[in-house]
This record gives sequence, structure tokens and C-alpha cells, in this order.
Amino acid sequence: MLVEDEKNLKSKRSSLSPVALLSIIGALAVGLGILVILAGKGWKVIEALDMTSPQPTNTMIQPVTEVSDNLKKEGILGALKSFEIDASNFVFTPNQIMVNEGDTVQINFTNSQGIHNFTIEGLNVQTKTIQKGESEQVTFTAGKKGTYNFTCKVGNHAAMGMSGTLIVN
Ligand SMILES: [Cu+2]
Repeated sequence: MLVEDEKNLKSKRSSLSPVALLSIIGALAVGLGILVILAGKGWKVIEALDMTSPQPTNTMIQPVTEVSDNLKKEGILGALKSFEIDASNFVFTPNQIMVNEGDTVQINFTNSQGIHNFTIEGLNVQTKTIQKGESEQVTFTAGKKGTYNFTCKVGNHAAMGMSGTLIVN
């Protein structure tokens, strides 16, 4: 068969000599090899990007809103400071918030995982215990300078990491 084919090619004076055919096949093989190598490198880059960074131990945010400055000037109230605090197993995010003495503090408490509540020791602040996907709002006046712990009172959640700090300056 091969010999016949070669004879046919020669007799038909084909424009593609066997040498030219081999060159093309060789070039295609090299090209395919390069593609395979590039694909491998691309995959490694994706794997590297996929690595999750470690969780920060301390998180802190600025209040979402800072309004009622007029009331503050009038000496009626501190500023209204609103914070979003999310609970999950077993951490509050953020776990540190800072306000000024006399501020009205509004906590929008959401739960993205597990069953939790939000309690501030020594300030008589406590939300209901809520399920995943639920939220609760609690508002209080930061009456006295100091550092207050907030915790989740469910089971041993506080000991497992569900505690944070409210700083009143
Ligand atoms: Cu909890």
C-alpha cells in the first residue's frame, strides 16, 4: 500500500513531496506540544488564585451612617452611628466598633450561619436569638466611656470566638 501510494504520488507529480509532508506534521506536533505546556501553566495559575487567604483576627469598620450632627450641636444627642454586624459560626464581623460618648448607636445585626444573638455586657443590650438569614436591629445610647464586650449568648459560642469589643471614647 505505502509503496503503491508513493508510486502514485510520484507518478502524479504531487506538489507535496514526502519531505514537505513530514515537515508539516513535525511543525503541528511542536505546536501541539507548546499548547499543552501553556495549558498546564494556565492551570497552575488558576490553582494559585484559588487559594483562600487566612481570615483576619480583628476586623473593624467605620459606621455606615453618621447623621444628626445638628442634634449634637444642640446638645440633645450624640451622633447616630449605624453598624452592620454579621454573625456566623463562630465569629462576629466586624468584631470591633468604636463610637463616642453620647452617640446613639444602631446595630443592624444579621445572621448568615447558625443560630446567634448579639449581647453587650454591661449595657443592657440584647437582641433576640435569630436563625440563619434573619436580622434584628437594636439601638442604644453609648452613655459612658469605656470598653464593652459584646458576645453571643447561645451555648458556648462566646468561648468559641463569638466576642467583640465596643469602644466608647
Ligand atoms: Cu452564636
